[in-house]
Amino acid sequence: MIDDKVNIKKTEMQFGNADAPGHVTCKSIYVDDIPAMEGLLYLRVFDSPVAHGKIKNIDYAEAEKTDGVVKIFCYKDIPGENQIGGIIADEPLLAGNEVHFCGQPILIIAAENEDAAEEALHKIKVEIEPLPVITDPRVAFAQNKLLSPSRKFKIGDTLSAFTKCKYVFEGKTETNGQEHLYLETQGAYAYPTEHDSVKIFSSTQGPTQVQRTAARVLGVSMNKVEVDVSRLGGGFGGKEDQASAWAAMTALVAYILKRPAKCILHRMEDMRMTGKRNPYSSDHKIGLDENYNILAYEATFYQNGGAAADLSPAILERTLFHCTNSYFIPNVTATAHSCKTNLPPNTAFRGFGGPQGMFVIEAAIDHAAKSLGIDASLIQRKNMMDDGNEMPYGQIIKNSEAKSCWDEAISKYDIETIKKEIKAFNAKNDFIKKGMALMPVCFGISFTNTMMNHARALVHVYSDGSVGVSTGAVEMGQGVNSKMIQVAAKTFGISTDRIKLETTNTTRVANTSPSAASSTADLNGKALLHACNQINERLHSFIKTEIASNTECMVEIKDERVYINDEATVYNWKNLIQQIFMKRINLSAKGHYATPVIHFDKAIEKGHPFAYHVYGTAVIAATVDCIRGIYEIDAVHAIHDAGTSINHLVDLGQCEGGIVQGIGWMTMEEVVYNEEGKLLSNALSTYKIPDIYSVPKDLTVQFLNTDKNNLAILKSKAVGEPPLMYGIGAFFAIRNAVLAFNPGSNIKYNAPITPEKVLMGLYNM
Ligand code: LUZ
Ligand code: MOS
Repeated sequence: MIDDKVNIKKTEMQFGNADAPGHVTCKSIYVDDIPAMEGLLYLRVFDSPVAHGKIKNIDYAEAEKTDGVVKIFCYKDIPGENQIGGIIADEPLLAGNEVHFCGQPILIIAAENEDAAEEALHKIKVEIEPLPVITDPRVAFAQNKLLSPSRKFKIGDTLSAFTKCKYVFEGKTETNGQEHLYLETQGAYAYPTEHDSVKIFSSTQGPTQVQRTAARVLGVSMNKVEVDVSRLGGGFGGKEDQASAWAAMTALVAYILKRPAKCILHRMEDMRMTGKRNPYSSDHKIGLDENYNILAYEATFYQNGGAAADLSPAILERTLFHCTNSYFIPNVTATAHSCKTNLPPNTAFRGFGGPQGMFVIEAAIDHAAKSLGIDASLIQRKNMMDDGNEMPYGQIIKNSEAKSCWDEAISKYDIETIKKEIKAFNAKNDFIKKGMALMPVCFGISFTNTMMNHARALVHVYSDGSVGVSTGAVEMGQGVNSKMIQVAAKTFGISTDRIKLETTNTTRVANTSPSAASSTADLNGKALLHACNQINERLHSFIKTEIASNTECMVEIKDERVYINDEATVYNWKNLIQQIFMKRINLSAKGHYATPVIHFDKAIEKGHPFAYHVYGTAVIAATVDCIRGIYEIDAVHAIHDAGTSINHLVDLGQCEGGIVQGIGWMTMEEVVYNEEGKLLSNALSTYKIPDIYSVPKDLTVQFLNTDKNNLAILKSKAVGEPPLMYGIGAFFAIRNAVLAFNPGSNIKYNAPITPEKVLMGLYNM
């Protein structure tokens, strides 16, 4: 009776990334791999060559006559609303009379082939009367150009607290943007369907966001737009909101011309037209008592939002939530301004404003430490949060692992010895210097917008025992599909081989929140758990009444076998399902999950916004070549609070990738716009991201396995974003090496700390 074809042992085996075999054998399908339908149209976008101005004249009649061009669309061709703004309706799909950033879409060319579209692109003539261009958030703020109302988080009373401080330090910091550089550029494929509807394949983290935006642009109800996502070749936040424009354009063409259409951005178009991580310029003031307790902290954040709100108001909020990182500070006043500039609308990027907030407090602590002639780690450890501490936003800390991660890192990686070795090395070497830094992380898990923390799943058990799972989770390389398979396999007590993860589709699973905020596995996993449990209840009830004839017995399905009162029966998963099907019992279920406990009141800026926090500490060491200014990251060792990880390989991959991406943001990745708002770092030749050679030689991540109760899926804590912030330590490690060479260096808290800045800092140039 046992179904030998299924490898039962797999449920207990180390289960890696279920999507990986497809990637390495070229079987994974991305948007551009979808087979072309008969009559497919190719789209190209004509975008603004200037950052701010009035469109005086636009002439595309010649271009439209190009052989192979079917139609060129302008904003007047939009049947619904020319609006794609999510949080605030301030962003047209296609520019009307004004342009607000270089790269802003103005026209869409639909052509029979790519060459015709390309040819037409060069025939378009546009006359724009220039208006003043602002690229600096502080300049925008001075002119009262804000994207959304400013926010202030407050606890205690900084004003009186500063008077009690023995030491007070003030300064300024800068963090720059970051290009997402997902391997798969933005794109979509759409075709018209019956009933005046359209189906869109999109490379998006937010299928519902794409559905809502396309419906709005087409002027149709949401049920006429179906969005389907197989997987993304990376998202990193860049496709949380910004996949919608291209999907809406493709849907527009398909809907109007009644032909299939696709739009795949070229790399340089993608870099030019899409927003990046928000750069921030910030002021800090930190006050300590004689024992180095931080009594008071003030920070003001000037966020460079770009030309439209996009997700910047939410990102701004998360900056405030993480402005004290892993520390407890009794008196905090943090103010944040979302400034409107003439850059492409900046957007979500792994960490979502959190890293920008954390950099400032780490710089403030480092600033204090350097001024006092002590080690920053002394202030860091002294002020680390404990259970019972109140965060500036009102949440009381519970189950903190801040100190346990820190202390474990100190002992496991023998930090004192590393410090001594670095000191000895620096004493011996005149032109090569080493530095190190410790970087603690405390990241809140949940969408800060409470309303977004819910998800659904749809499970079908087919009559042959195979299982189809649909959720709202989007696979983007982070391994969420693997975790969903594991959740279903574990809950049913069957092999992972039986489970197929379906595409993410708005018709099967509706009203999804984007796959973001590190919460995808938690929210969708719990919805999936709910669905599987409903089916399990029906199975168990059938077994009790029909097989055991005893409603009081104990039923369990494990390793695909049915156990009654701990005794194996002749029933396995497959023949059980066959029986159940013949009895006409429902083998499908829809699950729903909404995070309990969380709430936040924006009127008073207090509440309990996070389901839980993820903690960790990394030690980072760097070597600087003091003649050339170049450097290497020698080692990163992290103790990471993973809860009870259900997939070690996936979680480890997220940690390693996050650390390298964080180091990239802090060191070599430099987004550069000129004063006219034109992107200069507009290709891979001028924008450098870490490659395999810049991965630290010695990178280790150790999970602090904790079994405390939390709201994570199967206690396996969220892992997507938190590790990125370990990379912030690279900035301070390099800076410390510069100071070892030149203790009077004028090097600023200005990230990224590129080799050019290091060189200037080494010699006070
Ligand atoms: N997206 C979002 C996010 O809409 N809200 C969030 O709180 C968030 N956090 C991290 C990343 N994306
Ligand atoms: Mo994100 S920054 O979790 O899309």
